[in-house]
Amino acid sequence: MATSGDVPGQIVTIERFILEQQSIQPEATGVLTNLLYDLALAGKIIASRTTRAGLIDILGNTGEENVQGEEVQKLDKFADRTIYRLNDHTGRLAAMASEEHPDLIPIPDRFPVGKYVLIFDPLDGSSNIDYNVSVGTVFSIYHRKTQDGWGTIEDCLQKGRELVAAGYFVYGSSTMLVYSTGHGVHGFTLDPSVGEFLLSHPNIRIPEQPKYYSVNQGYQRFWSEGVRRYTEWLQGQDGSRKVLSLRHIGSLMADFHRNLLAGGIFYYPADAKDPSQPHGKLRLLYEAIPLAFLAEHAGGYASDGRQPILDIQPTGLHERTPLFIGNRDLVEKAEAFIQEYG
Ligand code: P6P
Repeated sequence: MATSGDVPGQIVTIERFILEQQSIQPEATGVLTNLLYDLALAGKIIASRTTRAGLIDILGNTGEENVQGEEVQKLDKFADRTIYRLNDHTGRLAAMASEEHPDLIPIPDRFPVGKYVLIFDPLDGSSNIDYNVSVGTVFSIYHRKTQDGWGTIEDCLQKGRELVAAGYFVYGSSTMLVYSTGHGVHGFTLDPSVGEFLLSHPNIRIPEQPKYYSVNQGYQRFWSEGVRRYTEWLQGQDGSRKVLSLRHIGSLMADFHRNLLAGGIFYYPADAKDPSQPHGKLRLLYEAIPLAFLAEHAGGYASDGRQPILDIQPTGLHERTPLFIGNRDLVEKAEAFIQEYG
């Protein structure tokens, strides 16, 4: 069925696009549609602050530490509260989980519960905010597994293969929303003059020919032999491949978004720099899994170096994982080096 995204030159708002996506899913009841609307509104509100961060008292940190032991930036807290307050009363969710909260976030007793679970990192890369570097919000939506009553941790700890939808906002030179419900990956750009997300990148596919590799090479000495050899291969040191450019922003949504559109690989491997974090820094549930869902639906792949991210059974809200994500052939090559050299 042709949708407005297929007609060049059409102005398609996200509301219209989501409704059309709903119409191709006969079992849809409109609850997911409204949940996606609420998330789009949250993105607009957060964008309105991130793009003025230098002008209002929202830079810097709150003096608090989150469950990760990281300083909570004022904008982190604002983004977290915004997503929570737009979703706690709607009756669409059974529970929420956020990077900013150690435990599951229950729906207040005074509000009805619903059939979805929302898991999010309200503002990833927030340590970059004070330097005007792009940051992002990332979200995952699952059906609850339990039958009724308040959502439980079991409803949150689901494999990525169970995802209903996932997406991210990147607050950069423009504000974009990229999401998928499993029917293609679609990008929308916020037109601040009208406050609308307009379809700008329908049916995103990772280009066959990659342009970039993206990793923090400052940690090279802490990598395994397989990761070091893989990086040398990427650099074409054995003359075996076209040279890739190194681009690393240090803000996951920005690094992922560039590679999604231009082709390439981002990786944050397990490393030995911090014995308390042997699996690397990135979190499985609300960073690796939603991006892996998008990567696979855009023709790419994501792995922890040994298995698909989407096949991993999460065992905790904040567990960490190595992440290799982007063009399938580049990720599979990383797996091959790690399998051979460790
Ligand atoms: P490092 C930002 O703090 C973040 O969580 C990701 O957005 C980013 O990819 C990573 O950490 C950068 O970490 O150790 O390279 O500074």
